[in-house]
Amino acid sequence: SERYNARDAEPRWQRLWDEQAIFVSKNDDSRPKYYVLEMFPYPSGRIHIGHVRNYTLGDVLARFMRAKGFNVLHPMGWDAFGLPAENAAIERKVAPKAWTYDNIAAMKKQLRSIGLSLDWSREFATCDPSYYKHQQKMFLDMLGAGLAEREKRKLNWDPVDMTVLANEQVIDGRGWRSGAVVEQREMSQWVFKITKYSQELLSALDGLDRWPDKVRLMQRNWIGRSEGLLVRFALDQATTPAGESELKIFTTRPDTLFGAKFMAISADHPLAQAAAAKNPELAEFIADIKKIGTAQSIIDTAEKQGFDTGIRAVHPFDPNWKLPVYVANFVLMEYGTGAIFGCPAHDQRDLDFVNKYNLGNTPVVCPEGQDPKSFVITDTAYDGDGRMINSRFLDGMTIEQAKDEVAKRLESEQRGNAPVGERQVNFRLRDWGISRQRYWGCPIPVIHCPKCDVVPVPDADLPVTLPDDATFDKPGNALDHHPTWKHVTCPKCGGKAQRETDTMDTFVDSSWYFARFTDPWNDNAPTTPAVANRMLPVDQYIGGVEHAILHLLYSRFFTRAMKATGHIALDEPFAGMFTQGMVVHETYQKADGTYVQPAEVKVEVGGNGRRATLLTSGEDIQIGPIEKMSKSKKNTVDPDDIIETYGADVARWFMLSDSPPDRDVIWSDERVQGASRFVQRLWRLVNDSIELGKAAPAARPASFGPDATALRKAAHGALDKVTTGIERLHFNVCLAHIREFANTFSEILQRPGQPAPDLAWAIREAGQILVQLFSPMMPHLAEECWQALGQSGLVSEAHWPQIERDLLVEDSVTLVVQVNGKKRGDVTVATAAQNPEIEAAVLALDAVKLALDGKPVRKVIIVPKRIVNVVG
Ligand code: ANZ
Ligand code: ZN
Repeated sequence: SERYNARDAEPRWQRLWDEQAIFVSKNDDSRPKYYVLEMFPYPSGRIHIGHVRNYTLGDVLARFMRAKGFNVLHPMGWDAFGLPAENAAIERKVAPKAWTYDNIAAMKKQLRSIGLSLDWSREFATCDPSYYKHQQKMFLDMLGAGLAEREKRKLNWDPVDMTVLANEQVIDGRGWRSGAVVEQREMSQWVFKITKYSQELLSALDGLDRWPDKVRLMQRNWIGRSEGLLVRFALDQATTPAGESELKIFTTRPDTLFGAKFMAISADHPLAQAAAAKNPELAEFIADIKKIGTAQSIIDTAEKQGFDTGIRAVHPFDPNWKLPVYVANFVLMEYGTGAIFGCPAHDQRDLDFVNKYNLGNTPVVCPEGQDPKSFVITDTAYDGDGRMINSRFLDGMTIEQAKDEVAKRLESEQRGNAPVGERQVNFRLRDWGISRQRYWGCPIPVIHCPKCDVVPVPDADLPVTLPDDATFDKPGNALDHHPTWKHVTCPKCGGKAQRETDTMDTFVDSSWYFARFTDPWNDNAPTTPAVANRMLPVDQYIGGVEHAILHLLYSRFFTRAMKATGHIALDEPFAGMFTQGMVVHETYQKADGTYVQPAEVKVEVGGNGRRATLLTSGEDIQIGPIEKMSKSKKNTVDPDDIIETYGADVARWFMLSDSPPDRDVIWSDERVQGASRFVQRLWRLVNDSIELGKAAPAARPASFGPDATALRKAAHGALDKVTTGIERLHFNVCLAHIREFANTFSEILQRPGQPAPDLAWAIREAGQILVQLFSPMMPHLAEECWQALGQSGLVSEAHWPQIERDLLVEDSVTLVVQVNGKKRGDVTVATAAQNPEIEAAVLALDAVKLALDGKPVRKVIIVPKRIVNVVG
C-alpha cells in the first residue's frame, strides 16, 4: 500500500464531516446529553499552539462521548470584544469591527484545519449585536433585581491624555501613550453585586468534586473569608477632631490586644480626612501615598509608611492605655473598616512599621516549650501557635481560648447603645466593577437624564449598538467623542439626555456564553430555559489555569444572577473543570542576546551534549531554558506550519502523547517526527491486517484457538484501558496503550504463512478496534483506515466497540503464600485451578517446606485469588 497522504486526506474528510453535519447537535435529541466546552478564543488573528492543545483535549473527549452514544454538545465561538481591536484601530487605522471579523474568519479556517468535531451551527461572536443585546437585557434585569448598582470607584486617570486607562494601559505607574504619572480618580462606576453571593460561592466549591483542588483553593483564597471581631475603640477627646468619638477596627486576632502598639487608618478613612483638614503636613502625606495606587500588589511591596495624626485611642481593656493613631499606606479602605490596631510582635507588616517608627513590641503569644522570659521579637513576627503571655486575664490560654474570651467580654460590654465588640465574618471579595471607558465592548444600556437620573433603555430599544463610524484619533473613549451617538432624548420625560458611554468589562461577555450556546437561535431571550436547564451544566470545561480565578468565579456568579432573574434554573455552570498545561519550548539566543526562532536553528547531539548553530551562518547559538512559548522569546511554533508539514493528526497526537494533559508539554521536533512515523506505521498495519483478514469467515467462529485468543485479549485489553483512560482524561496513558497494542498486533501480522480462519477473523476484529481506538485522537487517519477496512459510514459516527469482558480475565493468578501468617513467597496458578490443586502447589514449595521445618500441616486456608495460609 502507498503512504498515507495527510495533506490530501485531511481536507477531504473535513469537508465530508461538514457536508453531513455530523457534529451538529440537535436540541430535541432524546439521547443523554454531554456538554464539552473549551474556553473560547480571543480573535487575536492567529491560532497559537496552546489553542491546538486545548481544543484537541476537548475534541478527544467529544468524539469519544459521541461514540459512546451521547448527544454531545461541542460548540465554538469568539470572545470578541477587548482592547487589542482598539489598538489596531489606532495603529493601523482599521475599524475594530472589521479587524475583529477578519481575524475570526482567518482563525476559523485554521481551527477547521485541526479537524475538530465542532458544532459550527451554534457559532457566535460576543461582539454580534444579536449576542450582546441579550447581555444588555440581563444587565437591566440585574439592575431591577438589585444585582447591578452604581458605586464610586477609583480609576486610573491619565492627566495628559485626560482619559481613564485600563490596568493594562498603565505601565510602571505611567500612561502607555502619554508617559504621564497616572493618578487615582474617584468616579461613579457600574458594579455587579457578586458579594451578595460570597458565602454561597465559597460553600458551593465543596460540591465541585470534578474540579482541580488547586483551582478550588485559588477561588477560596480569592473569596477570602475571615472570622474576626469588630472592636469600637474610644478616642481620647482631647486629641480628637470635633464630631469624632470612636474608631472601629476589624481584627482576626483579638487575642493579641495586649500586644497593641498603635492604631492605623487608611488615607481614605473619614477620620484621616477630618484630621488632615487641620493639619497641612498630614494632608500632604495623604496626597503622597494616594499616588501609588491601591492595588494589593503595590501595597504589599511598597515600604510601610505612616503619619501620626496626634489622635489617641483608648485600649478597650484599660482606660489609661492610650494608643497613637497613624495614617498608614498599608491599610485599605475597601477591607474591614479601613482601620486596624497594630500588634507588631505577631504581624510582620506591623513589625516593619514599629521598627521604622520606634514604637517597640511586646510578644503576647509564646510558642510551646519556649521560656517566655527569653522570648523576644526583633525582625521577624511570630504568627504561630502558643500560649498567651503578658496579657493579664488571658495569660496561659491558647490563642483560640483567648480570642473567645476577648470576644465574650467585649460583646457584653456596652458603650452608648451598642456593644464594644461584635463577631463578624469578612470577605476579601469585592463587588465586580464592570464599567470600562472603552469603545469596543458591550454598551451599558442606560441613559442619564438631568431630571430623571439613571433611566434604563426600554426593551424595545435594545440592542444599544455601537456606532460604526467612531474615530480613534483622540485618546480616550471613542463613544464619548462621537458627535451624535450619546445624545438622546430621555425615554421617561422626553427631555435632553445622554447615553451611558461606558461599556462592559469583557469578562461579562464570557460569563454566560456557555448558556447561550444551548440555544443561540432564540432571538427573544438570552436562553430558552427549558433547553438551557437540560443541556447545562457543562459536563467538562477545559482551559488554562490563568482563568482559574476571575473567569470561573464571574461565570459562577452570573449563573446565579441568571437564576435570580429567571433565565436559568441552576447554580453551577461547570460540573467538571480541567486545567491544561502549557506548550513550552527551549529558547535560543545569539551571542548578542537576541532571540532566534527554533526554525532558524539546527540542534545536534554530540559528545558534549546538545549544540545549536544558526542555519544561515553556522554561528553558535546558546540553548536557553525551556519557557512558555511567547513572541518576545521567539520560541513559538506556528500551528499552520506544523499542519502543513505533518498534518493535523500528527500535531494532535504529539499534543496528547508526551505528558499528562494538566502538565506542560515540551515541544520537540524529533518527537513530532516520531508521531509522523507512527501515523505511517498505523496505516501500514491496518492495510496488512486487511490483507490477512481476507481469509476470515463472514460469521464469528464458534471457538478461537490460542493465537486468535491471544490477539483478542490484547485488543480487548487495550480497548478496556483506553476507554477508562479517556474517561479520566489520562490521554497520554491511552496513547501508550495504543502503541503497545499496535506492537503486539504487528508481531502477530508478521508471522509467516496464512492465518487460520479463526485468527483471520480475530485480525479483522483487531484492525477495527485499533482504528476506533485512535479515532478520537487522529480522526482523519481513522476515517481513511475505516474506509479501507470496507466499513460503511464514518468512523466518527460509529459506536464505540463493545468490550468482551470475558477476554479481560487473566489466565493465571498469583497468590501470596504464608506459613503461620508470615509471608514466605508466592505461587502462580491457573485462574480456574481448584483448591486441592492450589494446596498441592503450595506445599511443594521449598520455602514452605523450610518454614514448616518438618512439622505436620494442620490446615491450609485459601483466600480466593489472594492468599494461601499454611498452618503448621
Ligand atoms: C490585629 C492583628 C494582630 C492582626 C496580629 C493580624 C495579626 P485577613 O485574615 O486577611 O482578614 N486588617 C484588617 N483590616 C485591614 C485593612 N483594611 N487593611 C489592611 N489590613 C487590615 O486579615 C485580617 C487582619 O488584617 C486583621 O487582623 C488586621 O490586622 C488586618 F497579630 O488585627 B489584625
Ligand atoms: Zn428624564
